[in-house]
Parts: sequence; C-alpha cells; structure tokens
Amino acid sequence: MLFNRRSLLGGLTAAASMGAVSKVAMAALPEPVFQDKPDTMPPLIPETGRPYNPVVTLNGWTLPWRMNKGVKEFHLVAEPVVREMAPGFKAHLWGYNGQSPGPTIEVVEGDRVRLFVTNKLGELTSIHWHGQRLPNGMDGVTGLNQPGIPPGKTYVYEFVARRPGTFMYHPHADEMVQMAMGMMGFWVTHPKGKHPLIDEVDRDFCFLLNAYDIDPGSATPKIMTMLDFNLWSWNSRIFPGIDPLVVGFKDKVRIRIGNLTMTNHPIHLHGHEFHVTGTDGGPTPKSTRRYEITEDVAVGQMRQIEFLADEEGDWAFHCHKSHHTMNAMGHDVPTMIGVDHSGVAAKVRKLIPDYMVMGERGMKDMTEMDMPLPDNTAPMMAGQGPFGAVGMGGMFSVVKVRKGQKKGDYSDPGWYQHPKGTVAYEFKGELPNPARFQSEGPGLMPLVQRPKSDVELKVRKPSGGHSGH
Ligand SMILES: [Cu+2]
Repeated sequence: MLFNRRSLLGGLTAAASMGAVSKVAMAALPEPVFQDKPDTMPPLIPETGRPYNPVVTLNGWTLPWRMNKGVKEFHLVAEPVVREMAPGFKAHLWGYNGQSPGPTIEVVEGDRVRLFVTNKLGELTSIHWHGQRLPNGMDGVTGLNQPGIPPGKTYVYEFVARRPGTFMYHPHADEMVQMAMGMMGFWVTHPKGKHPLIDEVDRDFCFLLNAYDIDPGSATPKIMTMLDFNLWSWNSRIFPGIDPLVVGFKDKVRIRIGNLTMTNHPIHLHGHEFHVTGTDGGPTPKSTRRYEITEDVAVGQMRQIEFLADEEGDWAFHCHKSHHTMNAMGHDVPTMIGVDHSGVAAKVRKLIPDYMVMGERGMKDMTEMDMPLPDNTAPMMAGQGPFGAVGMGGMFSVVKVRKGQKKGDYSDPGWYQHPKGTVAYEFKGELPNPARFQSEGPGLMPLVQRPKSDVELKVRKPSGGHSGH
C-alpha cells in the first residue's frame, strides 16, 4: 500500500493528468498525491517506516510517501494552484501538489529520503531544504548547487535527515517571484528515540507565516511588492479562514511556526505562558528557556513553542502587529477618527453615488458596514464570535482548550461556554467616589507658562503611503 490513510485524508486525489510531463517518465516515480481542500487534515499516522507522533498542519496536510528498499520516497509537483484563502476568496498562487503552501514532509532522524520534484510551472525551479544538513549538491540553489529544473522535468534530491527538528522548503530559483506566489512548505524530522531536549507532546501543530499583495477584486499576487502586503496569512489562509487549534484541557501543546515573509511577526498567545523549545538550529538548551507570551519570529526563522493548556476557553492567538490582523483594504484611507462629517456624505453622494465616510468612530464599523466590495475580495475584518463581530482578519486564530476533547480529536467544539459570572459585564451600579490624596493634581508640578485660553486641535494625519508595516 503506497499511500495509506487516503480515506482519512478525504480530499486527496492521485495524478489525473500531468500536463507536459511525459507519462513514460512518470511511470517509474511514486504516484504524486494531490490535495483539493484547504482544511486542516488529520495527522498522518505512519504505517510504514519507524513510528513517530505526527504533526497537524494548520489548514494543511502531510505528504504520504512510499518505502522503496528502506528509502522514503516523496513526490512534490511544483504547479499553479487555486488556494481558497478564506471562504469566498480564492487566490491564484503557485504551490505544490494542489495547494499553497505545499504539503508537510515528516520523517524520522536518520531516515534516507528521496524527493522527486516535478516542475509544472512555465519557468525553472528548484527546492532548497532550509536548515538541513545535506550534501552540497542537494542544497537546491539554482546555478550554485544544481541547474534549475526545467519546465516539464523531474529532478531527484536524496539525503539522510541527519538532525531532528523543524525545517522549511522553498525554491532558490526566481525566488522573489516563486515565494511571493506561495511556493513553500514545512518539514519535520522527528527524533529517533527519547531525546533529552525534545519532549513528547499531546498536540503538535505547525504552520508557515506568509504574505501576499492581492488587490481587492483580483486573484493574483503582485510579485513586486516588498513590504506593503495587504494579506497576512498563516499557511496561505486569513482569519476567519484559519482553523482553530483545538486542544484538550491539560494537554501539552507544541506549535512550530516558520516565517517566509519579508518582515518579522511577534506571535502572541493569550491565557498561557510558553517556552521556546526549538529554532531552525535545533532544540534550545533547557538553560535558555524562560516563560514568554509573545515570541518574535524573524524573517527566515522557525520558532517552536510549547505550553501546558491548563486554562479552559477560547484564547486568541495572533501576530501582535496590529496591521497583520486585518485583511485587504484600500491603503489610502485617511484617519477620520474624531472628524465630524455630519451631512457631508449625503452631499458628496449626490456627486459620487458610492461615496461613503469611513471610520469616524474607528475602523471597527467596517466589520458591520455593508460596503460594496468587488467580487473575490476578502472582508477586511470579518470573524463572527459568540459576542458579535471579532474585529480581526489576517494572522489571527483561536486556541480552543476544552475538557473532554478526546486524544486525536481535532474537530471544532464550538464556542466556549463561560461559567456564570465569569464574563466581563456592564457596570450598572453607582460610581464610588474615587479616593484622592492631598497633593494629587495639577499643583504638583505647575506649568511654567499656561496658555491664556484652552486650545482644541481638530486635525487628521496626512494619508501618505502605508508602507513599512
Ligand atoms: Cu505579523
């Protein structure tokens, strides 16, 4: 049985047509497996090779392999894909085996691995196995370590997964284009036995941070963008399209996060403290571990965090750059907070029928505003929570900690039912007199010179570019 567990993985399909790739050439290769769904697939429990506790790829899947005389053989197909980034919003990306990012590859320390890479793009590609110890000619830098893989051809990479850890893969060929188009994937090498620095955990999640610049109403990323992206995604999904991370109460949880964007992302977990237990370089020494609630994942880095899920509830988990928790919008929207436009909009609408005033009270109104969006546009901030709109998009999800969530069950338990009296509530009593002490007040350090009358400023910031966020 080559590709076990297919029934469990649901959306998997074998190769139907290989386009320009010759059928004869394909016959000797492991049958490529494709995924047509953007859902979080159940962990791929290894039925051949040495055992390990598999990871769960957020809105992704693990690539099945075939054992060939003790070698684990994988088949990656580089190709254009249509990725649903959120319900109702599809992007035309490049990826592997039907999705962007490509499937996660999982092996065990010491495994000999053979990876067939078929190029179905219109230009050269290659794969660099980010972080791996391997023969120099297998490192995947086009022109330096190998010729680029021409369109229609299949190249073979082979090496031993020498050290346990969390790695990534991506092209080193026209990489500004190919990575901007979504070509990347995750790689996990599990330890071959008990490891002094790698703990066993109950839930082991992984995902990549990536970013796109797709104009509202279009589907293809602008590849020249350097910093001013408008879609900040986890595994090419944006909230509310990112699945929750479902864990059981008191589970030990590991989350592996790789950053292949062009800026850093401080990833922040609510309700718990975690240890950073690994980087691209391997497991961190125990002496370096301290509790954190936010960990910055810099460009080209992987960070592996671990915590005990001992607080029940629905805990926000997100990038702490506030612009990274919202979706595409026009970037030249001026800040209108505090500006009084009474009556102005109606007058302008006589001249420009679709004119509207945005954000007088802040931008959250955008979540409720029924604004005309072009087709195939992700709502800017559209998550619906148990208490109303969640003013978030982009790099945001929820860690759901539940009693009674069975081992291996990743199904969404719904919203947390808060015990009575444990939700913030409206204050309806009388305000007590605030206690003050004698010296409090402006007399403590009097101003040298007071203005003769109070000055009120009504300004809005100029709306320059939006770059650098
Ligand atoms: Cu971010």
